[in-house]
Amino acid sequence: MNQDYQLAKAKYEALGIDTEQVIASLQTVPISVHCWQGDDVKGFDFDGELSGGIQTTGNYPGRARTPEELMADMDRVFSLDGGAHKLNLHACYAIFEDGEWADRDALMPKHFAKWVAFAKERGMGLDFNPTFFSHPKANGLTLSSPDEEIRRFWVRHGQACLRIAEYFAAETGIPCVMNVWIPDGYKDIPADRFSPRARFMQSMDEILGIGYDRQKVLVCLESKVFGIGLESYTVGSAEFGMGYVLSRGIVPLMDNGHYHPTEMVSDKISSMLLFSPKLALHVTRAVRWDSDHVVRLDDETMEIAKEIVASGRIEDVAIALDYFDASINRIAAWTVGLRNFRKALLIAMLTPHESLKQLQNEGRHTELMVMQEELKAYPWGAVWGEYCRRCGVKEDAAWFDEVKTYEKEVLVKRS
Ligand code: RNT
Ligand code: ZN
Repeated sequence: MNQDYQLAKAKYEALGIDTEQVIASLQTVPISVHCWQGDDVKGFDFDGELSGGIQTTGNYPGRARTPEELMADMDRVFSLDGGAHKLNLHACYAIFEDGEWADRDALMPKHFAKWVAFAKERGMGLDFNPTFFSHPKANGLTLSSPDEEIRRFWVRHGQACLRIAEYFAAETGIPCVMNVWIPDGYKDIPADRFSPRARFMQSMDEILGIGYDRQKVLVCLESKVFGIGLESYTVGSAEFGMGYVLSRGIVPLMDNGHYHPTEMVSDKISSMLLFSPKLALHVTRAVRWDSDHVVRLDDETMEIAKEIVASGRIEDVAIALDYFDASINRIAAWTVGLRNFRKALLIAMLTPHESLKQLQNEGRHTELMVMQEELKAYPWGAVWGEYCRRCGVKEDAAWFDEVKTYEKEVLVKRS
C-alpha cells in the first residue's frame, strides 16, 4: 500500500473515519455529465445561434460536430474520472438517420436509440432535458407564451420528452432525471408579471398531465434569476419554482449560478431536503453572472458537497454538472469540473460531521472553528491518490497528457 495513503489512513482513523469505506462509497456516487460542454450547446437538430440568454464564449479548436465525435469525447472524459457517471442529454441532441428529421414536438424514443446503446454499453443511466431554446419558435416566450399555438407546441415538446425519459429509464433500468428549464422572460419591465407565470403553471400541468411513472422519471424544475437579454423578469423564478415543485410533488433543481451573488446554494440544500424527498443540483461556477465557468475546487463547491454529505441524504440528491467553456480544451474543461466535484465529495466524506455537530450543539464555537480550519490541512490528497489508483485513473495532472495526445491526434484535425 502506498506510504502516503498509509499515513493519511491513520490520521483519519484518529478522527473516527474509515478511509477504506470512504473510497468504496465515493465510487458509487453518480455524477451526471452534461453532453453540452463538448459542442458549445449547439446540438444536432438546428443550425442556428444558441438562444435563451445563455452564452458560450471562445473558439478553441476541436468542438464536437457529430454524435460520433461527441460520444468519443465523452468516453475520454469518463475514462479520466473514477466513479459512477450518468450521461445528461438535451433534446436537441437527437440523432436523425437517413435524412429523417423531426421537430421538437415530434421527437420520439427512436431518435435517441444510439444514445441508449452508448449508455447501456457503459452501464450508465441517462438523464434528460427538453430543449426550450435555440429554435425558431423560441424567439419569445415558450411554455408561458400568450400565443396559444406556440405554447401548445412547447407543451407537446415537454410531453414528448417525458415519453423519451421513460424510455431511457426502461432501457437502462436506472431512473431518469428529466429537468425542465425555460428561458422565458423579458429584457425590460413587464406590464404583466402574473399571466406568463399562470400560463407556465398551466403548461407544466399539461405536460405532467399525460402521466408517467414517478419511480422511473424524476421530473425537475430549474428556476433562475435572470438571463442575458432577459434581465428584468424571469417567468420561472425561485418562488415560482419552489411553489410549483412542492405543490405538484416533483423535484426542485437548484443551479448555483441562478441566484443573487450573495445567496448560496449550499445554504439552501438543508431547507429543500426538509420539504422535498428529492433534490437535484446543477453544479456550475458563476463569475459575476451566470457565466457557466468550469467548476473549481472553491469554497462554495466544497460547501455544497459538505451539505449533501452531512445531511445524510446523499441518495436523495441528483448531482449534475452544468457549464460550458469554449475558450479552453473542452475535454479538459469537462474533466477538471468532474474531478473537482468528486474531490469535493471526498473531502466532505473525510470530515467528522458527527463530532463537529456535537461541538455546535454544545456551544463550543471556538473549538468548532479551530477544527474546521485544521481539517483543511488534513491529507485528503493522499486519499484521492489512492482512490484514483484503485479506479485505474491518473491521480494527478498526468491525466492531462492523455488529453494533449487526444488533442493532437483527434481534436485539431476537426476544423
Ligand atoms: C440555463 C440553465 C440550464 C442550461 C442547460 C443547457 O441557465 O442553467 O440548465 O444551462 O439546460
Ligand atoms: Zn442549469
